[in-house]
This record gives sequence, C-alpha cells and structure tokens, in this order.
Amino acid sequence: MRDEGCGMRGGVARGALKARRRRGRRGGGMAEVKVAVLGGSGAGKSALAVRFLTRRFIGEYASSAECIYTKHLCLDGRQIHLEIYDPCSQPHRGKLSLTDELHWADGFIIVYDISNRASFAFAKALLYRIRESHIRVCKKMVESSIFLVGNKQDLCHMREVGWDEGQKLAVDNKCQFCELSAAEHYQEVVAMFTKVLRNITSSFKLKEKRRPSGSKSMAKLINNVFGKRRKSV
Ligand SMILES: Nc1nc2c(ncn2[C@@H]2O[C@H](COP(=O)(O)OP(=O)(O)OP(=O)(O)O)[C@@H](O)[C@H]2O)c(=O)[nH]1
Ligand SMILES: [Mg+2]
Repeated sequence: MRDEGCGMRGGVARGALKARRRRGRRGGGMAEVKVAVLGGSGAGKSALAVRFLTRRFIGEYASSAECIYTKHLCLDGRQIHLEIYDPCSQPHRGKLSLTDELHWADGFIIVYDISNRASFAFAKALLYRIRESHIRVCKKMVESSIFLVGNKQDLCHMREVGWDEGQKLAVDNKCQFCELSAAEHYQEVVAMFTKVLRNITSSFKLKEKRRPSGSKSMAKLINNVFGKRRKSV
C-alpha cells in the first residue's frame, strides 16, 4: 500500500454524514472508500485512526468533536480516496442510533479496550446493531466489511476480556478479528486497515460485476422482447 497524503476535517455535523452518502467512484477511476471507527469512550478509536494516518501515537486526542479524516493511497494498483469517520466520545450506555453511520460507511472498525469489559459489551451491542440493519441489505457485505479490534494489547496485565472471547464474538458475527496495540503496534494497525480496505474494494468489484452496464442491460432488454417474438414468427 502506498501513502499519498492525508488531511482532516474536524467538527463534522451529523448532517454531514447524511449528505455524504455518494458511493463507490470519484473521477479518474479513483475508488471512494468510507470507514467508520466505532466503539466505547476511550477504547482507542482516535488513537487507531491517527496511528494509521500519521504513523504516530500521540497519547491524548480531542474527543469533543467528531472528525472525518481523508487520505489518498494506492492499494493493489488502485487509487483510493479514503475517508475515516472518528466520532466524538461514545458513552458505553449511549443510545445506539447509528442510522447516519450505517448509511454512510462502506465498512466498520469496531474497537474495544481489552482492559475494559464495559467497552467489550458496547462493541457487542454495536455489532448486533450493524448486523441487524445490514442483513436486510446484503449478507455478503456484512461478512466482509466489519473488523472487530481488541485494542490496548500492551495492557494485557490488566486484561478483562480474553482473546478467545473477542474471537468468539467475531466468529458469531462473521467478522474479522484481531488484538493489537495502537500504542505499540504500527505494522499491525496498518495490516488491519489494509484488510478492511481490501475487503471493501473487492466488494465494490463484485457489485460492479453483478450490475450490467447501461448498454448491456438495454441490449438484454431488447433481446428479451424481440428475441422471443422472433421465435414465435
Ligand atoms: N496503553 C494504551 N493506551 C492507549 C492505546 N490506544 C489508546 N490509548 C489511550 O487510551 C486513551 C483513549 O484513547 P482515544 O484514542 O482518545 O480513545 P477514543 O475511543 O477515541 O475515545 P473518545 O473519543 O473519548 O470516545 C488515551 O489516553 C490513549 O492514549 C493503546 O494501544 N495502549
Ligand atoms: Mg476519540
């Protein structure tokens, strides 16, 4: 994966996610990919996003405003305009109204803190909420575009959530899983984001294949109507 620069848009109004539902392609064949990083308060959402975008772990991150970070990169020879949504502080017991995020995002990274059981329960609730709404849309997409991340692996001496519990939750919800540390594991963070992007772009390709182009579908329609008639003459 080649990095081609990044930027950040802070203070995103809730309406901004709604207004930004356009999917798939930008000009010049560039794929537009939107990833929402969700999870309980303090799980490490901003740390993960910033680590991926800047390679750095800063330690303290503003959590009063939601942001959309943007990055241009090249993955498997394909140009990608990536947008990463980092919401402001999400309380564990917050109301799980994800309507805007669900419409906006092509993929989700659900983060919990392995040293905080409440954050795991919140991640579980988020997964159920995403699955129940997406299952009606496209089963295949749900299975490939959600990544469950157990963050703060460096705090394993304070562990409250076992690796096997995270793995089981991921298997039950047919999503991918890893444990890592945004603080210490830059390569793992990049590998995780890369998998998410690969899954999303290959689901785009699948959709493009399934949907016949305008001229092809018109030809098919004409053939269906006149082809059949011709037979009966
Ligand atoms: N030890 C350790 N601390 C981490 C790690 N990732 C994040 N943190 C710390 O956890 C705290 C919360 O991290 P954030 O990235 O702000 O978490 P968040 O999910 O964005 O939090 P909100 O925006 O408030 O919901 C910060 O003090 C980070 O420095 C990690 O991998 N290991
Ligand atoms: Mg944050």
